[in-house]
Amino acid sequence: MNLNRLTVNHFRPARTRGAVLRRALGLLAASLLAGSTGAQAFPAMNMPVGVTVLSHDIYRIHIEVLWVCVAIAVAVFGVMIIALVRFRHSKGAVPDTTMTHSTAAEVIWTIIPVLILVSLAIPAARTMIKIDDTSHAGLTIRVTGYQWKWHYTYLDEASGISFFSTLSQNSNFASQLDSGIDPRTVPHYLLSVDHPLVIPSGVKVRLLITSADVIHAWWVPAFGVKRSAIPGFINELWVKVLPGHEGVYRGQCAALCGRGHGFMPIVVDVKTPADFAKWVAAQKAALKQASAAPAPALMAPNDAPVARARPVPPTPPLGRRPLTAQVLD
Ligand SMILES: [Cu+2]
Repeated sequence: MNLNRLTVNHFRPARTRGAVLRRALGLLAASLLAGSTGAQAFPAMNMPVGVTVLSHDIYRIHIEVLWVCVAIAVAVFGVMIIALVRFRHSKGAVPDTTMTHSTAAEVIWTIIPVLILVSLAIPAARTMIKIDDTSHAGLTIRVTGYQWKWHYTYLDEASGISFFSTLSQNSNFASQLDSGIDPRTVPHYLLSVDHPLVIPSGVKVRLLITSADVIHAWWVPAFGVKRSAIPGFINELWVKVLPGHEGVYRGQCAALCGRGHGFMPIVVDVKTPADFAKWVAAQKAALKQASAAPAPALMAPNDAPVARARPVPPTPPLGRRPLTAQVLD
């Protein structure tokens, strides 16, 4: 069913009260159908389905809870409306002033909500436990937040690969006060980096999130996960991108972390396991070459080897910021 056609063309401009009611009910039904069949029809009205195992689980619970809420609303408002119409004063209704207590009614309106809440809590708790279960990961990456960039350190078979991920030069230049660059002309303005995090699809990737200065938060909406990066603590999360959803996904630091909070995006490049293995091999080859050479190569274009043989110097200051950012100093 084409929901856009249904909502836009099926209903003619409403003039009567009945037509207004029919149009409202039609829009509500179309919205609910869109929620149950996917976020494509009304993307602005729904949360994204995402591309990971967890994001799909979270979305499914979201829709289940929505339908329960709809059923409750229909039942409660239905009874209210029927009572208001059938027992109105103009129909000669006389209020019952003798009924002050009903044990049966109290039991019913206690047990039914409890059953509803338990039925919601079981799948929600199951998913929350699943979110926290970072065991049996195929790859582990340490993620460290800095003011204002991210640092990724690969462990396991990709051990040795580590790099900073900072705001791309295009976005950085365009963000300067009086830069003369229209940010709308910059692709993925403030959502692009020099070196994206690279992970394989179909593999459970465990991320160990921490911070070297203030509290940040690593958040990629399409993955359905977010974790605070707190100095002195290591928070864990895991990501398993479903095969077939390889691509670039973008997020942002989700904790107010200072002047450059809006200038430390997260970009994740999801590759197939085969392509990821090639990327790891290229990184390790570059690492080996860099450690053998007298001076390590520190700069690399996007997707080029970025492995470094020695600690990376701190990123230079981001320069003058737009007025709004300066005010936050
Ligand atoms: Cu931050």
